[in-house]
This record gives sequence, structure tokens and C-alpha cells, in this order.
Amino acid sequence: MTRIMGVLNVTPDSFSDGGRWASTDAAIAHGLELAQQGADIVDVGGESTRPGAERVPVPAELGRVLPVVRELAAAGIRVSIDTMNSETAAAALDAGAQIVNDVSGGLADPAMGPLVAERDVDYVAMHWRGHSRTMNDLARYTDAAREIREELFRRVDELERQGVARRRIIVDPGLGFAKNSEHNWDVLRHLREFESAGLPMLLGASRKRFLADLMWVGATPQDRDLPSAVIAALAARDGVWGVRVHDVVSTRIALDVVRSWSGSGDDDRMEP
Ligand code: PMM
Repeated sequence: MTRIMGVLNVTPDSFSDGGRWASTDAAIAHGLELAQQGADIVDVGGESTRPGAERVPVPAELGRVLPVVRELAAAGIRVSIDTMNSETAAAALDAGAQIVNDVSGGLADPAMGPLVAERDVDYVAMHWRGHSRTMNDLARYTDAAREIREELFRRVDELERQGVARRRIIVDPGLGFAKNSEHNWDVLRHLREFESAGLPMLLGASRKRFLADLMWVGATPQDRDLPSAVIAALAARDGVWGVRVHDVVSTRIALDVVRSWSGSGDDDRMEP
């Protein structure tokens, strides 16, 4: 069954929920709420990756995420740490995180691959071309889905060369990262091809900008939860391992519809 990864951005400036969970207490309370609503994983991040965002120094990132990771892990929640920094990943693993979610797929910090190899933990490798400040300029493709897939699987090969076990790698096409709306839709259209290598896949469409094109003028990021849930359902039918979402409630309902529709409860294509 497709897993739900609930987004917990402990940042003042995230793309769609910036500032809402910036205090430690509010973040912990929201993380517990996400789990209670049915998130299988809570993804804790302390650095915004919205287009144009500036980097956050590692000590500030650590200060934001560690108390939250520690508390949620102690409550028995499966926590992933959303970071490009190996130092933050290592500290979060020590604090009880079980998955490293790296939007740069190991490109931002050359020490990330070796760390994940040494700790032997699950690792989300996302397709990425460069930091947020410049990524919109890097959204140039002639055959988007194919090029993104090839670049992503070259990363997987490199990570394996660095000692990361293949069974630990979860791939993510990185919707919105160095991709415009048309590139995102092209990826979604070709989702199954990303799974042809047999690796589990995570998809993060939730509340992203490209969904605004489908909405009415003045719609808020929260209004994008409906198209986000529809995408989660379609992606589940396409066999994705997990979806990274802000609104767990609507996603849970969407995935329950898929499960009921498929009849058996579980569609075996959904298993990694
Ligand atoms: N998107 C964002 C942050 N982290 N991680 C993965 N694996 N995949 C994504 O698509 C992804 C991510 C940016 O979205 P947010 O600012 O709304 O959290």
C-alpha cells in the first residue's frame, strides 16, 4: 500500500506552509497530529527549498529539527529527515530518525552518500540540478521525463559506487525542482517508466505551484490539497511507494478510495 509521508517544515519561509510550525512546540504538536491522521512517516525539514530560497547554516538547521525529531521518534513515529547536509542527517539519525530524505540526491554534500552507506539507512534520492536560488534557470529539457529519469538513475549508480545498498534507495523525480509545469506533467505522464528499474518511488506533488494553474484566481496553497489528493490516488494506481503531502486527511481518503476500488486492499504493484 502506498505510504503517506506527512510534511513538517520547521521553517519560517517554506513554500506552502512557511512559518506555521516554526516554533518547536507547534512543530511537535503538528507532527503528532500528522501521525494520528494516518501519516506512516513524518518528514521533518529545517531548510526551505522554495524557488529563490537562501541556504540555512547547519547550526540553525540543527536547532530547528533536532528537538522535533527527538520528540517524534520517542513517540514511536517513523521520522525522515529532509536535509541536504550530511552533518544534519547524522545528528537526526542519532536523534531517532530512520530515513534520510535528500532533495539533492547526494549532490549538495559529497559526504552524504558515504554517511548513508555507513549508517545503512533508507535514503530518498531526489532528482535535482542545483540550489533553489538558481533552479528555475536550470529547467531546460528537450525530453523532460527521459532526461530526468536518466540523470536520476546516474545518481543511483553513483550512490551505489559510494557504498549505498540498492535496497536502501528510494527514488523521487523531484517535481518543481528545476522543472516547470509542463516538465512536471511530463514526469507524471511517464511515472511508470521511473519505476521500471524496480526501485521504490516517492512523489512530492503536494501544494506545488504547478497545481495553481488548475485553480481559480486567488486560490491559496491549502486549496491545492484537492488536486494533490487526486495526484496521490493516480500515483498510487501507478504503483508509487509513497507520497509526500501536507494534508494527510484528504490523502488518506484518496488512497482508501484506491484500495477499495482495487478490491483486495493491497495492490501488489504498490510494494517495493
Ligand atoms: N519537495 C519539497 C521538499 N522536500 N522532498 C522530496 N523527497 N520530494 C519533494 O518533492 C520535496 C521534498 C518542497 O516542498 P515544500 O516546501 O512544500 O515542503
